Amino acid sequence: MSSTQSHIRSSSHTASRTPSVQRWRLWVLGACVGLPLLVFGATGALWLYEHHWLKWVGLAFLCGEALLLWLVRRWSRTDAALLPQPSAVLPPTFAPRDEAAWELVQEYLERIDRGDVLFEGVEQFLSLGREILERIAAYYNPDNREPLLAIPVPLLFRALEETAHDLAQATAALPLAHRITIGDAMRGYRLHQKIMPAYRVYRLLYPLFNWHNALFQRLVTDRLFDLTRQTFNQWLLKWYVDRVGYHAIELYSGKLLLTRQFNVTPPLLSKTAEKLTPLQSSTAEPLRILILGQLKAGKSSLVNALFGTAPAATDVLPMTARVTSYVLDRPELGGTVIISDMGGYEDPNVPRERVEAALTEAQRADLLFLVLSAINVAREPDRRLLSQLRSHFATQPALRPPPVVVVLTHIDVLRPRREWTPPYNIVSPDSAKAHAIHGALHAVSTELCLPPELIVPVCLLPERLYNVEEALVPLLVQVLPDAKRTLLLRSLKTLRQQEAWELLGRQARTAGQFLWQLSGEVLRKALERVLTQGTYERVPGPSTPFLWRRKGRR
Ligand SMILES: Nc1nc2c(ncn2[C@@H]2O[C@H](COP(=O)(O)OP(=O)(O)O)[C@@H](O)[C@H]2O)c(=O)[nH]1
Ligand SMILES: [Mg+2]
Repeated sequence: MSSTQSHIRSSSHTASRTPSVQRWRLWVLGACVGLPLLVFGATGALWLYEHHWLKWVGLAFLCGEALLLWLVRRWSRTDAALLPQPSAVLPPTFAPRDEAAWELVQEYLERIDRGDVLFEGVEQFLSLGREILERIAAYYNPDNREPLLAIPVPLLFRALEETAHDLAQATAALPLAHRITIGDAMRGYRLHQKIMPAYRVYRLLYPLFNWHNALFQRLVTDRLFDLTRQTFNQWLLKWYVDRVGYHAIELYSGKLLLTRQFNVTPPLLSKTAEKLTPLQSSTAEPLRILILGQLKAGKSSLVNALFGTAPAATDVLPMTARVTSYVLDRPELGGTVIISDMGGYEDPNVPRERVEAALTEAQRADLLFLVLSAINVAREPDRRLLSQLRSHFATQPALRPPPVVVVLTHIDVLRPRREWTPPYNIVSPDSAKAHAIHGALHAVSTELCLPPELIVPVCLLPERLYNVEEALVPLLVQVLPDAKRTLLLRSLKTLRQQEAWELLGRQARTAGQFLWQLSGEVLRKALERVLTQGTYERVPGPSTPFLWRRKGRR
């Protein structure tokens, strides 16, 4: 017994030897700096006291402290220079359906900001988290009586893991957070508790010596100190609510993947959020642009104009009779883009099928180019397609509709037909041609219920090429973030389906192996029983472990 104890003691002694030596050295170093400072301070205070200036220096010290606390509070709340705040930008993976749930989380954050929800302790932390989880679960499962339980267990653990990871990242942003251990904090707290009685006596007696400084301290510094502490607590509470809310939405909206990380986690710290979002949200999947339009509207000409020459079709997408795809490499669009041209959809012989096919393709695209000819006023097929597309996405709130950019072609043949002297000022027209283009643009805007900013008038004839590089490409760059959100949700859906099949496959394999082993075992036992009970017996064989032989035979 005693030998074990001594063994433990000696081993723990060796283990703790290095830190204790280091601490001893730290004390010496601290004393070298601290002692002269202390002596300096004490003699200085004595000198100040003898010259009757100590009170004023004390007051100046208190003012400095008050200013410090005030600045800490101000800077940690307003421009987030001291305490990084959760980003207010809607996370890129959120679909229209998730916006209401995100609103709910934002409401909690506003309540914390207003001071309606205060930090009261760990109990309150946990119950607040549960409340948010319950409300979000109920939002996604309105018909379920126990919405909180409407998720598989492994996914719940994934959500906890992600939340914990984010909170670790947020708190690591605090100054010195990576240096101070919980042990340090506990020791600090214990020291504080020990000093407290002496400090209380000092605080009681202080007004007797210096009543105006004591009054200042009580009225200003103490209050500011309490407020600063409150700010820190609120900050922690806000991060907690933000992260719990975010991951609860991911969990209950079905966006969390079990076996892989979907690499679009929004950057946590608001300062970098805007800068990083487009970068991080790039997935392996390239952006898909679908060109739609009536026969002879100028779809093929648009492809040529974007490429500069007639491009070669590729089969990156399953080539169907109706869709031709091209790979476009443009750095301003973030790299590779697949552009698909889908013949005209207004064929009078089979109008319904063509529109349906276009609709199906449009659901697989991240951005739509609707090509319209300015000289063709029959826009019913385009209007019908757009309205069907809108109603389709209205029933699919977990997906984002692709943004639509209208390319208005043939503007060169608008009246006066002979005139062609670009550039034209379309915003405030100053010539007959510019008026005609302006008129055509606004007619399309009203007929198709689309904002004029998303309509680009162009001329696609190679010898008269106008407004593609000047206006269409910049507009594309502008709507790119929206298109990427559509892409994200689309690829997330594909990934989830893929994962479901993979998991199913894996489970089926495991079950199959188990059944195989089981059946083998059962078969072996059955065979053994039949043979041993019957006329056969097991004997060691010359090359195999055993042989079955008729009983009684030698
Ligand atoms: N004048 C003029 N002709 C155009 C313009 N865009 C396309 N075209 C012509 O319109 C015809 C049909 O164009 P195309 O790109 O094949 O249409 P698609 O059926 O939609 O692919 C071609 O002869 C093009 O040269 C344009 O902006 N102005
Ligand atoms: Mg064509």
